[in-house]
Amino acid sequence: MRILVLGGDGFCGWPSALHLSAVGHDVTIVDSLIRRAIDDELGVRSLTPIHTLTERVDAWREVSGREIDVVTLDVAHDYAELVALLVASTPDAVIHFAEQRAAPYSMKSPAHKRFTVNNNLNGTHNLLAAIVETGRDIHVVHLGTMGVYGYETVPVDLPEGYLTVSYPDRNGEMHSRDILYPTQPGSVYHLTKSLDQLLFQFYARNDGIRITDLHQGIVWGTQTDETERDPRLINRFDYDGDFGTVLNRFLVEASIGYPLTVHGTGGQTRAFINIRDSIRCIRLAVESGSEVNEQVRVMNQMTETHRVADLARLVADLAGGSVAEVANPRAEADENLLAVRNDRLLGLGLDPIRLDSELLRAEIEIARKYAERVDRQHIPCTSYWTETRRAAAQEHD
Ligand code: NAD
Ligand code: USQ
Repeated sequence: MRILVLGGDGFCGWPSALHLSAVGHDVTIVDSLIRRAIDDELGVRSLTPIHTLTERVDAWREVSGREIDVVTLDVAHDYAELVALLVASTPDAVIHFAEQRAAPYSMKSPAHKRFTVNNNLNGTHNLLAAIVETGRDIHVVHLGTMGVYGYETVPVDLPEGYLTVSYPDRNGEMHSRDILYPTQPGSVYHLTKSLDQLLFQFYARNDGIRITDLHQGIVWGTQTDETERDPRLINRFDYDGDFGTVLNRFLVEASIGYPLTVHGTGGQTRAFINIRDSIRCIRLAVESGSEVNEQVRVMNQMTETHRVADLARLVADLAGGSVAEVANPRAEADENLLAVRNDRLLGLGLDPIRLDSELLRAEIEIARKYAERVDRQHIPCTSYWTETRRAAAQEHD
């Protein structure tokens, strides 16, 4: 298949592009490189020494003999170029990773909130409008988030995207239909993913675009079979207070003897998936695109759920670190339940990697290898959801 990977220079996009190329697909990476610019803005860098995108694809050509084309383009702003690219490259599928994906970054300031909304919603809408303009049948695979569902305090198994509701008409006769699961986003970033869902619903119904929305959990890990093939292919690893996700942060913190930053009591339960499973799911989604019709196909892309406090304990025990309960910068429930259906990806053949000590030890080794690159100043999260949270954190310090 011919596949465009929007956001193919990022943490999930890069290993996905390599994997799809390795199994024989014809891949083009499209990226504005905004993520690298945000590193400069924040004064942080990936734990792992990532190479330029040009060096990355050159290295891939050397080790695999396969070509990955690169197009530098801002999906949110370069609409005419996007249409021209879709016409010229005639893709069978477009994988859309190209969004600002950090909840703390999206809550830093009014400017960051506005950037996140503009970038994410314009990007998604430009892609959909551009596909309609080309008149081509292109399957869109979008990386959404488990966070659109919100977090329950009652025991339910979260369905894959839809709730079937029954309601009476004016004659008392019952009807039923599928509606999008009510969203309860926990940050401006998560809000953009909730709004993306409506854009998808509209364009699927109105224009017949085939769309798969992958509601992905928190991705952990770094390397994949492909990124391990050459040091120049190494994947990004964020650990800072804005872009670092919880388990990867704990692994880095433990490896440098920094007390693990559990927000509040750590009673938050979240969904997780290893990066190697994430790229397999994306491949399964792309290769099963012919199954998609005018109802957006939603698949929950996660393999297990864990409480934050339990993860911290596990990592601290393995690496010998300590755990600290820090004031939570986020407005979120201290405790929640989370159980998730993921039948669709299992049905397509996903064989989940379970979080275990061996895998965690391998990640701790990676963190230790690059420990001298860690800037401890950038570990605390200093993006607050509300002024009350900011004041509480200052009092706590
Ligand atoms: P990332 O920030 O590492 O990568 C995103 C890439 O998209 C970057 O290379 C960036 O430069 C590019 N990009 C952003 N806006 C763009 C634009 N307007 N035009 C062109 N390129 C643009 O993020 P990631 O961790 O790889 O996440 C990829 C996607 O997966 C995101 O949509 C995110 O919401 C979703 N996701 C990520 C996780 C996770 O734990 N990392 C979990 C669930 C869902
Ligand atoms: N947390 C800590 N300590 C930390 C960092 C986070 O206790 O040092 C807590 C947070 O308060 C939160 C939980 O861990 O309760 C998860 O935080 P996270 O930063 O790992 O995940 P989140 O902000 O939800 O965002 C990440 C990705 C995002 C993706 C989402 C999937 O950045 O792109 O959409 O995971 S999900 O969480 O399933 O919505």
